[in-house]
Amino acid sequence: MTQNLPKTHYLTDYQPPAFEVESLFLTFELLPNGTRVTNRMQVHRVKDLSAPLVLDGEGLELIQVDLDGVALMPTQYDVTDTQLILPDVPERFELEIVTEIDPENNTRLEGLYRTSGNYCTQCEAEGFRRITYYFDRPDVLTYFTTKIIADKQDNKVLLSNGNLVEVGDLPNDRHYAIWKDPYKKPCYLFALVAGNLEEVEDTFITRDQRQIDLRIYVEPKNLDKCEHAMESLKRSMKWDEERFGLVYDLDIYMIVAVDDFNMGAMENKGLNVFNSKYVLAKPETATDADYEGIESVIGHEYFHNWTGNRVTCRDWFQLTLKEGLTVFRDQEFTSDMLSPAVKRIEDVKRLRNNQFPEDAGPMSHPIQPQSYIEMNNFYTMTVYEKGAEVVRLYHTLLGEAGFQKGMQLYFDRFDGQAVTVEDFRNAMADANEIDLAQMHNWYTQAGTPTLKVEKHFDAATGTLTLHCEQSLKGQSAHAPLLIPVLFGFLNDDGRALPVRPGENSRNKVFETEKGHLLKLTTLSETFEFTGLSQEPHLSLLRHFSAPVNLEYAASDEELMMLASHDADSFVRWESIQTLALKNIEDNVARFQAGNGMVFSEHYQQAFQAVLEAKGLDPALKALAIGLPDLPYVFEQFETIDVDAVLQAVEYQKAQIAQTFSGALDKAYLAHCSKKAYCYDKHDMAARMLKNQCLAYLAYGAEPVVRAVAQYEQQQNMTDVLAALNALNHLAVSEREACLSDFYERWQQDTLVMDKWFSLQARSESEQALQDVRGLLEHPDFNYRNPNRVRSVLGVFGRLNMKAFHDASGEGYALLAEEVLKMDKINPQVAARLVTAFTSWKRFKGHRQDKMQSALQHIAADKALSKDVYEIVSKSLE
Ligand code: B3K
Ligand code: ZN
Repeated sequence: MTQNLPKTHYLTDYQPPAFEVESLFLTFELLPNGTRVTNRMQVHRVKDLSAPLVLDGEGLELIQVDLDGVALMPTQYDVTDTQLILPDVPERFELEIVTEIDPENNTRLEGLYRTSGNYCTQCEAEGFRRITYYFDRPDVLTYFTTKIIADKQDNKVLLSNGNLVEVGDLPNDRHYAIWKDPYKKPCYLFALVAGNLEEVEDTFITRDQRQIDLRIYVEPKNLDKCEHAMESLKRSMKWDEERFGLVYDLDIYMIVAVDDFNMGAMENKGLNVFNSKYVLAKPETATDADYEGIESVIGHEYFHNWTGNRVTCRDWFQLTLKEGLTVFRDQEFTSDMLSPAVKRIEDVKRLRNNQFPEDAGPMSHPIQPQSYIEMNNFYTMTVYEKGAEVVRLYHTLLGEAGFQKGMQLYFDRFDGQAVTVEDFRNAMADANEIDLAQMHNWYTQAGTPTLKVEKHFDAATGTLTLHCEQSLKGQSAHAPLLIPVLFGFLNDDGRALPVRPGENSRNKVFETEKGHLLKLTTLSETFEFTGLSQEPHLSLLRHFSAPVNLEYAASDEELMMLASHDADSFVRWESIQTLALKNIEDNVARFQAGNGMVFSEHYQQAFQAVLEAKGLDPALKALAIGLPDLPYVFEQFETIDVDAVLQAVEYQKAQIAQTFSGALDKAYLAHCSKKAYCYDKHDMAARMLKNQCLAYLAYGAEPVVRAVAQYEQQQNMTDVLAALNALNHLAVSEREACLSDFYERWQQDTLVMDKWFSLQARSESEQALQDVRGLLEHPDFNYRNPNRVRSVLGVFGRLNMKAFHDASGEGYALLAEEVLKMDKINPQVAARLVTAFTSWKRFKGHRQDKMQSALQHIAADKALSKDVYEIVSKSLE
């Protein structure tokens, strides 16, 4: 572990800033190994009359400090590894600080760094302190002006936030540009980009008739892959005006795509920096999922302009204020652009596969964490995705109109300010004149709640009683959560029955635009419904109306009926998934008892009914016939028996392939098309169903025929990749042949090559472990490129359950070594890789021991970054 234990930061320690920055003028003289940054700021004190001036700074070489135009002697200030301290400053003053940094050797990709010979920045959460000494906290907002000076030859383009106000030439073939941002902002939204990039241009006319210049900057070779991103941007701008009444506020909006980036993208004011994965696409190189991802991330960053930038966070504990809200907004955007039903199911899958395990492990934290060591570790599925689910609760409770009234009040009150999750809740509550205080409990308690529902029907009186109980694992006395449950009653034929709340339930059951809603507010509560001529079947948690685990003992017959007839597509999907899960769980028990496995009759019937249903969206069919993903299957078990689960899932796929080979083949052929690729929900749905069928056929009697043919057609990347995926678990020469053909075709395209790497890293073949070692030695592997590292090591640890959990423990040892290597290069990326180990206590027997040893091995490193240290130490606690 690190020598001095890294510091923990607590929400309860928050203190407002003692100084205000009136304006900031930054000058960058760009050089790859010695960039000089001159930071001139006007500051005045707002409180704590005697407090020293403390600025954050890391990895900086301090050249000079001037206070009100007078150079300070080194004795007049203190410099530590993380701070510059001036013990004595006047009430109001100008401070000029000159520092030098080394962008070329910045492999952490935080602060100012170089990627493919271009300069770019990443400041959120605390990267600005790697550029200059400053108040690196989101509640210090100021007006930024940025002057960039660089040689012309290598830096044709000089960009920063706001509007371009001046350009000019300088001696020695250099030039400069000055950018001025008219909006106050915290430093995490600062950005600078320079280099030889080319641009794609377009315009957008706002609803108040202003023309906005839109620019996407890419490396010249990528100019032909920007169209979808540009269209996505225009759709985002239009949608935010129409749905939220929010209009863009600068004259220019720029997006820059870079290959080396720690995450997806960054919403810097007026100058978004993107991982090229979320910008570049053409049908030959990008899949439907890539296209959808691009539209959604472009939307997400654009939507931040209001939810994040105009109204920002008071401190990093409030991160979900901007992220939960903006994810909710991007989910709604995708839902409006494509299919709401499909999008909801995809989001639930994502939450269950990634957030539920996080919330059940040692890194579990509320959507508003109460403490952190390294803030970058808290850009989590919990803060983002569960945070979005919590915002969705407000939406479900208040309806679209009520929610929009709340948003309006939020902007009226807080535009230009740095605020808290309470401020958001109060705006929602005040605008709708309702008490939402109980929502607070969603922000402060970790873990996925369980909602247990029992029904009793009294035929004599026609009364149905629903008994509901909420619990949080391991927390005997948790504060009750406000849980909205959308529901319906069905008769045996799947037709809706009337919902008539009894006397005691009238104020707890509501009619909403999303249907009947039951509002659960206490730990244990009973709801009564009257006037029922027959015992109804329950359709519960329609639309997945709350991020909970529902425990309700539905019979197989009931699930089959819901799978075929429920009015809510989420419940239909969920019902068939539950049948699959029950079958898998049953087979796990059988395997453990040494008995043979069985293929559930009820599951088979439901499967066939869905596959052959007339008029059902092919995308919903594809989702319904797909099996629950492994991480979610794992979550069902207190102790995970990897061998048993993998065998049971393998068995299920093989049975499906055998039993339904005819129907699958028919559906496959029915959804093949010669049409040119189009990003359109109908075409995507057809491809989704076709490729789900293809995936199953590869477990049947003729595993390679269709896949090889589809690969050879080279119609679009969605289909090519689906074909390779289908072949990926097979030890056949066709797999090798297609993979090497793919390599030959795409060797020059970084993003496509990531797919080639990740295919092999997640292969279920016996060879996989060997192959992963080989990939790490491959000449195209590059530890400095996060996408490449994630496509091998991230995929291996997160998605290759078979090889990562190999009984020998070699998978664990391999990843542990790589984490240590990576930590020296890029701690943020290393910290993400190490999360593959965090749930070690859940695994059975020797695997648990071996995962623990791997973690201990990492922990023994004396020079761990605080990023990796935090995750490893919390996991071992
Ligand atoms: N706000 C950035 C994420 C920054 C992550 C810092 N480790 C992207 C986003 O959520 O839009
Ligand atoms: Zn975001």
